[in-house]
Amino acid sequence: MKLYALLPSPNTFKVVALAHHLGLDLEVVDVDVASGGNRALDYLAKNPNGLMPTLEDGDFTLWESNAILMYLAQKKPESGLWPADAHGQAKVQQWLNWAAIHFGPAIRPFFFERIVKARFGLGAPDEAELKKATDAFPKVGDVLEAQLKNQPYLLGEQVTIADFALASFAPYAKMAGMPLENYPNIQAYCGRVTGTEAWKKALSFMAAMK
Ligand SMILES: N[C@@H](CCC(=O)N[C@@H](CS)C(=O)NCC(=O)O)C(=O)O
Repeated sequence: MKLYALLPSPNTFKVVALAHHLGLDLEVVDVDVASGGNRALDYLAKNPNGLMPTLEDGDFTLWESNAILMYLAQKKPESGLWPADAHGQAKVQQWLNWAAIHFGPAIRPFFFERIVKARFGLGAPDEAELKKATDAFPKVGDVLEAQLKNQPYLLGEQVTIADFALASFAPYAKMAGMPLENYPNIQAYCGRVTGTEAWKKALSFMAAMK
């Protein structure tokens, strides 16, 4: 399988971490955004959004990182990362949607202002945008903090792809200056997830590619 990727980025990282966790072979191709690689016609034919990641498995092509997580997890059902029962699957979907629709947009300004701008030479962080994002963060931070109060993972004791999706921000949280000081459960969760062998391997794999 081949993954067209943007390094470093949480959406790419979550897929690479999952592939390591499941022991799946994944060839990672870093798409050169600076020279317009993601707008090239051959890439747009794979993913018309011009975004990364995109997975190729033989002649099957798939974009949207959370859909890719679901596809890969189903290759190893015994991992339990994609539950077999309807309630478990619905709960995973609930957190995948929340991560994509609510949590992701809420933390995007920290990543854009402090990481993306520096990487692509887009100027200094906009302090007004950062303040707005910091003020709004409790709306999602409080929900996540409460969910993790009495359990190690989003669904309880068992890690699922929802954790791979949601916690993909964790390796970059410090660099992005996310306001996590008052969120001990989220901090512990980040450490728990990123401390696993698969996440450590994925991080050093991605670092070595740059
Ligand atoms: N919802 C998409 C988002 C993909 C996305 O926004 N990818 C970013 C990297 S995290 C990207 O490719 N950015 C390049 C660009 O905007 O030109 C997913 O989860 O795969």
